[in-house]
Amino acid sequence: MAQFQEVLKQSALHPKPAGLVLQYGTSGFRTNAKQLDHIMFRMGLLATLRSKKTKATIGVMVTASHNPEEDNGVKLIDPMGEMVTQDWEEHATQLANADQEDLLTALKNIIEKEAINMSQEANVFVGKDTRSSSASLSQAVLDGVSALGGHSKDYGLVTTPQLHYMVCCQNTQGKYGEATVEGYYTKFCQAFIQLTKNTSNRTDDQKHLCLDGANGIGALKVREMESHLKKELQISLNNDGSKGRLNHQCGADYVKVQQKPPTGIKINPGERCCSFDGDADRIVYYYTDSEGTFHLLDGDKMATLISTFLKELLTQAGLDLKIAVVQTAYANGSSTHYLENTMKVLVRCTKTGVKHLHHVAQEFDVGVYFEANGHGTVLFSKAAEEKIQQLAEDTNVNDKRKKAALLLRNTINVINQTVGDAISDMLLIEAILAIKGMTIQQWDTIYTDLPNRQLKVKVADRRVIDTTDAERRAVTPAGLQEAIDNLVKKYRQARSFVRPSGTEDVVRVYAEADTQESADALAHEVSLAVYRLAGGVGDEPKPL
Ligand code: G16
Repeated sequence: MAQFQEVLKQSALHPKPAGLVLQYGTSGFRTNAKQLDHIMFRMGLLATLRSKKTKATIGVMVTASHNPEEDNGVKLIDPMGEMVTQDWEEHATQLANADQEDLLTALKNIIEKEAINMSQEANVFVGKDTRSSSASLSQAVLDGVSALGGHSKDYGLVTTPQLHYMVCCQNTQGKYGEATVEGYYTKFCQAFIQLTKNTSNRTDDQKHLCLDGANGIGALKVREMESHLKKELQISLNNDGSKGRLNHQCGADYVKVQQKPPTGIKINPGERCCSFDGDADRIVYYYTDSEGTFHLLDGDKMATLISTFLKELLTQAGLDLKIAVVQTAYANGSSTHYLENTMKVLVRCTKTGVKHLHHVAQEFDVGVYFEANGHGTVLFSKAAEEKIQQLAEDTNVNDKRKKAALLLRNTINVINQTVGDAISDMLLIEAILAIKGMTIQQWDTIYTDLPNRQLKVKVADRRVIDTTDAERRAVTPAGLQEAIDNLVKKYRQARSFVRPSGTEDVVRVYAEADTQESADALAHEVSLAVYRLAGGVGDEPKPL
């Protein structure tokens, strides 16, 4: 077939380094950008096959999100804007790791297994973040698409959630919105303005938000969007990419893990601040108090605020819809306790990775999902959306129910339901705080986080750690879980777990306990156990 000849020809320009094996991680392939050219070409091929199979547009985003500037990666987006399915992750791994001379065989295997009609048209949307390597890597994706005769649309610099949105808009024939960056701003900003329109006595101070753009794509896009907000949200933008390095001492991951503000930003006491990550799919909030103490409001606090708001509105609207919050093992114990015991909301725990949370959230009428690191969104079932819509249009309901239904309708429109989205989450949180007349300090006091600590340990091969029970228990290496259990017993209100990262070459360690000293000591002791039992490399972890 001529197509396969073209693949052969083109693939020679994107050769795979001999012996290189890469695993499909938490959200795609991710490693040093120098190793990724062949991966990008092959993901262009795979996206084309996926498009032929689903008869829909597929997305490919070139980004390494929170990782350092020198890394890059790729995220594959399925027709409704969700992450690609697990069986296609396996195809991705096969294709990525096939030796150069076996590439056609690997490609044909997928075509056969999936019974793909090769004469079907294919459409692929491509986007990239601001990394210097992203331009040539996204070209490699485009080359892969054209080698198999697919059509592509290059959106250039966009945030990851913007590309998810485009794919969903395209495949719903515009029902979800217009598949342009302008369409994205219009949809979400209009909903924000609608939501906040009856909060007109807000002062400029209340409308003010200090934003750390992580020197990434989110900063550029917030700049573009600002005029759509009509001064209802006044953003002072820091780390806009004009001088600092991407994710370096800034951004959502840095702030969350280090539990401190981005370096070099002047924050006034009480000022409401937030940080995006490198591709703007995560956000965390924070402030410092009058004594200079740093307060973090992470994904758990956002999930709590959002689910409380939605539950209240559903009650006021008289709608009996099932709401649940989906978290991961990183969720602070206090948040789970508050959600289950005070708010009486159903809480579910999944493995790390938004793809896992997203699927569980789909089981409910209203599924609020957030990772503690600030990656999350809300999903409304079709039936829930219809009920809300009907009530909002019903002329026979009382004012209170109607008002709640209208607020719910605008809330749905301000949320990017395809994936966690820092911009959309920011607009949602800002709207809720405005509607409730709440300060960030008041939001923070809903519950008090248990002190916690996250560490990273370098090991020779992180795959020696296998986990179970939504990553809360280690099955291998032998003796590791027993060691963790014994260490946890030494502290009060303590919990700890370890898991191999799917985006960085490290093992992540999480610990929480009744005091910061205890959380730090536990995290350090568990790190030592990992180092000793799971093949640690370099120096032994030092106490904090
Ligand atoms: C990605 C995933 C997140 C995950 C994070 C860290 O985020 O989308 O779901 O929490 O990686 O994963 P891990 O602990 O396996 O390294 P991002 O923002 O980097 O794309």
